[in-house]
Amino acid sequence: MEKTLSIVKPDGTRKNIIGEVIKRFEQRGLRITALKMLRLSQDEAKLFYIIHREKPFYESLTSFMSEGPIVVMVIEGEHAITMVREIMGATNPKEAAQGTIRSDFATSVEHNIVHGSDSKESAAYEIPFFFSSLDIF
Ligand code: IDP
Ligand code: MG
Repeated sequence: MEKTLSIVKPDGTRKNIIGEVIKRFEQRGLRITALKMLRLSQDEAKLFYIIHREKPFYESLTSFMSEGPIVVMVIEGEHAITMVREIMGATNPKEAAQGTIRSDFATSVEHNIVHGSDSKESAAYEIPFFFSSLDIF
């Protein structure tokens, strides 16, 4: 069993599709093992996305990620990292496969509804960023 971190981003909570995102994960057999809603400060968003600090979109991304509430969750299952990435679709919604969350709901490469860890290493940084081991069932 593999664990990954997913986030319904501020555009997703604003569009009232928290349940829709969670449903798509659950329908594929993945389990939610930790879940909460919170709002990041921009400094916290910068720390979460520290890997992108040199990118031209770092300021704008972290401003967007702190503009409203987000829902963060730990998802568990076989190949959970790859499966969540598949269900989300490509970063750019124009390139995302039909039927993926980003293809169905994202409005731009930045405002793309959902986050999912891209590797075991990222998951190992991102899960404890939000959850202690005692929070994960
Ligand atoms: P990912 O979320 O599909 O893993 P990353 O390349 O890790 O994509 O980028 C992190 C987030 O930064 C994206 O989900 C998106 O919100 C934003 N982003 C990525 N590339 C761009 C860009 O070229 N312009 C603006 N925002 C971007
Ligand atoms: Mg990424």
